[in-house]
Amino acid sequence: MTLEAAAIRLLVRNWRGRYTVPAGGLYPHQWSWDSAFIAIGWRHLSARRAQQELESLFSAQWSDGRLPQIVFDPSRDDDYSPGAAFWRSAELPGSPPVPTAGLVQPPNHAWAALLVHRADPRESRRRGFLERAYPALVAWHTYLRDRRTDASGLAHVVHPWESGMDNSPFWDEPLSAVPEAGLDRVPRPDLEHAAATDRPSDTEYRKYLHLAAAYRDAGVADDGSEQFRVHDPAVNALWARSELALGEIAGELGERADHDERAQRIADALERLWHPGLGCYVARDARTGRLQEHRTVSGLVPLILSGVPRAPELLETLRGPSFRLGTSVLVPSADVQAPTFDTSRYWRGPSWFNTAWLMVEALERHGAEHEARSLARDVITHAEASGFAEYLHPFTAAARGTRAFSWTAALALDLHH
Ligand code: 2M8
Repeated sequence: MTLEAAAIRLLVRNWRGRYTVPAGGLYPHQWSWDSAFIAIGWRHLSARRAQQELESLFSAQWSDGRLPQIVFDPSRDDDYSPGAAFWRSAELPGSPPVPTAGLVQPPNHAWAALLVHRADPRESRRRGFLERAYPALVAWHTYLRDRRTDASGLAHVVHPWESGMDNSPFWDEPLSAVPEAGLDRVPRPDLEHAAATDRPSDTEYRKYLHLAAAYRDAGVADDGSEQFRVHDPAVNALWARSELALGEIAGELGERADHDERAQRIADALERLWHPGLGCYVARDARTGRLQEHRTVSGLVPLILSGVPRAPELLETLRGPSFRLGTSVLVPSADVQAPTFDTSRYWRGPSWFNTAWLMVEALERHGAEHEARSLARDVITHAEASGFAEYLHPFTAAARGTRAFSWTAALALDLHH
């Protein structure tokens, strides 16, 4: 079977009528930033499905503008933890009519919406896609600006899950002060679908659950009581990239708005996260002001912005001994030389397809066409060879995590087109 046929088969299998699950077993609901990446693949097959994927998420938007991390399928509530019964979102102020998590995920949606529109502008106009998407996306970005941004100009995450890179070394220090949820047994349905050595530890899960419960019990109010508040480079770079996309969407609709200026302000604020000694951006604990001194793929993501002042140093770091572009498999999620490096455990070393896709975009943007093409070819080859794995051993390309993972198929398909 060709890459295209296999990817299509997977996406069709993971489609649930209005959205695509990241993986049928491990992730049986709709995830926020997954849907944006998945829509980028769907647009080549069905512009309509790509639009519906995003619209399904918009229909779960909270009244304060937040787009939730997860929109739950209530019929699968025993299959994932923490689920709808944990969040009880209906009891929380401003929640939508469908059950969702109270947390958010990285804001890649406006960027995806623009790409989806461009794939088939006629169908997009016929369905009034941008007219409906634009206000939802503006409300989402307004939430980030009003409820998540402090004087630094950067948006913070209140939980490692919000970064999408759940057990990144960036969170080790901020999590060290967080108590563990007092549970006899940590519910781990995830371990029925992926090896324990590929997933976060029980200790991390106890902290994740403590933080999520505390945020829920405070009415997801963003009132400053959060025990975890961190500025992440990828989250903010994606926000800036999406703000630029919103500017283009506004232009399509004939609206006047200051999205480009907002994007520039976020890009300027990102400079607070620059670590000259490491040659990349790092996370910053917003509660203590401390920079988290680790090289991770998140710290390279600002390369998706054309004007990023640190492009030469970032490219050097990407090519250097920590990430070894061209020698390692795709782009490792964390510094392969660091003491925290782990070839299997999730976001502490394995190579992921969404971040490789972002690095293809980054390399193209900064004139490294040859490396961009080579990385894109590797994404396609490894996606197919691994059975569309969630992530890969960064040296051997052995499949890690779950298989038949939707964004792996969608983004390989996108690079194939
Ligand atoms: C992973 O995160 C979820 C929690 O959101 C989990 O581990 O259960 C991350 O890789 C995240 O980036 C992704 O969105 C999610 C679904 O694919 O899985």
